[in-house]
Amino acid sequence: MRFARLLAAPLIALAAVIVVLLPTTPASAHGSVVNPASRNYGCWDRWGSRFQDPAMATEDPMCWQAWQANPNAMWNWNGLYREGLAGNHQANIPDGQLCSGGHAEGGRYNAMDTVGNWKPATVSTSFALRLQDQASHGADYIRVYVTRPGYDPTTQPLRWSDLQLVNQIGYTPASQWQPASQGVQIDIPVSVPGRTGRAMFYTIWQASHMDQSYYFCSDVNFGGTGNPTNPPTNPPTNPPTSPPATPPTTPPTGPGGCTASYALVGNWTGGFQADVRVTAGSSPITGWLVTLTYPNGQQVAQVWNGTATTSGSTTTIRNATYNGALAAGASTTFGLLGSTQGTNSAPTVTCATT
Ligand SMILES: [Cu+2]
Repeated sequence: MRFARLLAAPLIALAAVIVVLLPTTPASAHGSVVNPASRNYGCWDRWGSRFQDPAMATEDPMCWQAWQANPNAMWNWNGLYREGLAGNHQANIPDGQLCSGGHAEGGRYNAMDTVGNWKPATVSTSFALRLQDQASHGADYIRVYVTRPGYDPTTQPLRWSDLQLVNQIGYTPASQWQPASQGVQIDIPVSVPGRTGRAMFYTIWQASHMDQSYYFCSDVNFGGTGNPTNPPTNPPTNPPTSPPATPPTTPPTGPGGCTASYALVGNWTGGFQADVRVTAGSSPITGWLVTLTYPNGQQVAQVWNGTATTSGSTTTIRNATYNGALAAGASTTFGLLGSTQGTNSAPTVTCATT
């Protein structure tokens, strides 16, 4: 890659606001560029709550092919990373595979490399690119590239030689990022005067906790009028707490002043996502404990907004620190991802206060 032209251009000073560090999130969390959305984060953000809606095939065909190829690329929108590349990104990621990080994670994200009309974010030529770091890894460095003028992301595979560096930051621990709804986030100013039409931003995030490098393709359309786009003030947490696709099962009456109802949100080959709503009874509660007993050998793999323990077919979920206290009649939800071998009947659900 040739950066001489860019290095000669005036660099925008990075205004990383130094703020207090939020409590760390589980190590299983990672991150993504949320504005302009990376391809898989964007497909999750737009369609996660209705990923089987056939309207997607016509309204957002690139997301449709991505969901068909592997829905886990969207459910795990924060997990597009490689490990142990020692900074040799270009040597390890062939041309045409940049958006999947060189077929990262066993090929889970390969559909991100598909060439076509990915829905672009409308941006001005000067805005702040936002990276959300759910696990507060911080950065050894972050590099933001834009595709060269003339490159058309709708018809051409992305090559390294298509990229021009527009900004980068060096070592920036999570304590210097801004607090986010989950983990931390950082805004990196980018400025590409004179650009028009379609382009792509490519971001490399070298995390600080270990040699873990992330790769994000963000499709844009330079159609702005000078105002930066509005980044989401609260990037959604992972994964969605979305309206259930199937009616909730009837909430059983809990023995200790709470009830819980289970709703399947999504179901795909080998896996599923569910939401559980916990509702306090006629008295306020300070904590809850939900048990889910599955009838078909399903296994809970990941839980958010709660802490899980699994024993055989039963998974017990305790409230997180922030959602245990509920006023009388108030409710909260937690979510989960599980694996299934086919039949996926709803579990028996109980709720107890703690
Ligand atoms: Cu991580």
